[in-house]
Amino acid sequence: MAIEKERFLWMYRKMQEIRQFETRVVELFAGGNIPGFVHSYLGEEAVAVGTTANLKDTDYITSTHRGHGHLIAKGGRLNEMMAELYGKATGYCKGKGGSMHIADVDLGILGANGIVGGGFTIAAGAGLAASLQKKDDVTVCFFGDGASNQTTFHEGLNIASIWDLPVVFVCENNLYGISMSQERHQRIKDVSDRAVAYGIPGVSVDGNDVLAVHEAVGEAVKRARNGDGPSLVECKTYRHRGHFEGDPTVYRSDSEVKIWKDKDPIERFRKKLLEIDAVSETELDKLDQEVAQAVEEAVAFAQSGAFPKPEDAVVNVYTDMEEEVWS
Ligand SMILES: Cc1ncc(C[n+]2csc(CCOP(=O)(O)OP(=O)(O)O)c2C)c(N)n1
Ligand SMILES: [Mg+2]
Repeated sequence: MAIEKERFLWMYRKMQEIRQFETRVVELFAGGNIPGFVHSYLGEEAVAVGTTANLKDTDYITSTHRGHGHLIAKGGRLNEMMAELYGKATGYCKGKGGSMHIADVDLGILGANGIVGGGFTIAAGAGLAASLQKKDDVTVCFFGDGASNQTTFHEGLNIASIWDLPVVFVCENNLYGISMSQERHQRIKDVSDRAVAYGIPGVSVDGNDVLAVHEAVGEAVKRARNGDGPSLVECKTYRHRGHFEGDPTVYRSDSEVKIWKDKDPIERFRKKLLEIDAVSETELDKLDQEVAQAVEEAVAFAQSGAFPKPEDAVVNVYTDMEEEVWS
């Protein structure tokens, strides 16, 4: 029970970190503090957290354009993340990447990715590396329903399946690719049906139930770690915000948004934890406050950092070379 409680609290904390970080990002973006594009992960927290709760530090993830939640769930540091969103030299990519290019290879975070479907073949490559090196590391590839129509989906799943690579493909089916509803962009209801084409297991779960995600991905991770190859896990979820900050969201109804907000993954998990007497309300409230403080610290860290110098524009772009390469 002690271990279970610790795990429950970790899951709750991580979901709160994502919720509060993203809520603050939305406000800061609206206030003109954050340049570029922001794709909010609000509402999808259970997918990232239920998934990474199965991973060890040396396991890998590939992420997407909507990546903040994945990075936080895999241990990404809020300070450097927020500074990166601000475009500051103190950020993860020294201010040159922004929201869609945050990576931390030491934490197994192989990168957010502005290219839809860009993660499939990177994940297969990471899986191949682990397999050749005889390591038991697993790679999770997060991707959206829209990305499941990309050619790289086929390439990644096919190569992973024929070589039994230790990769878990986690689909975040939030019912839309930008403004295009799933029923308009593909004939199937369950992206997990596509697993059949690769001869691998495919399941669909309630992506707003962190424990359901944890269990389904847990099975897939176990399989991958045992050398039994990849799986596809589809998590049905919904984004609370538009596709990007500034999206007028004319393509979806208020009633649809309400249905999904009523299935809020954090409220549901909190209620469940209290119902089963796993933790007390005081413990959860304290945790909420600690997270709020950490997020405010991240904002302060981001605001106090300097912007990169113009002459640094050509360093750390393609490699980690610190020296000026153009002289
Ligand atoms: C290769 C490529 N094509 C198109 C785009 C433009 N684009 C950005 S996000 C997106 C939709 C992605 O939908 P989905 O995979 O369902 O992810 P979600 O945004 O719903 O999380 C598109 C088409 C892109 N970034 N990359
Ligand atoms: Mg989508």
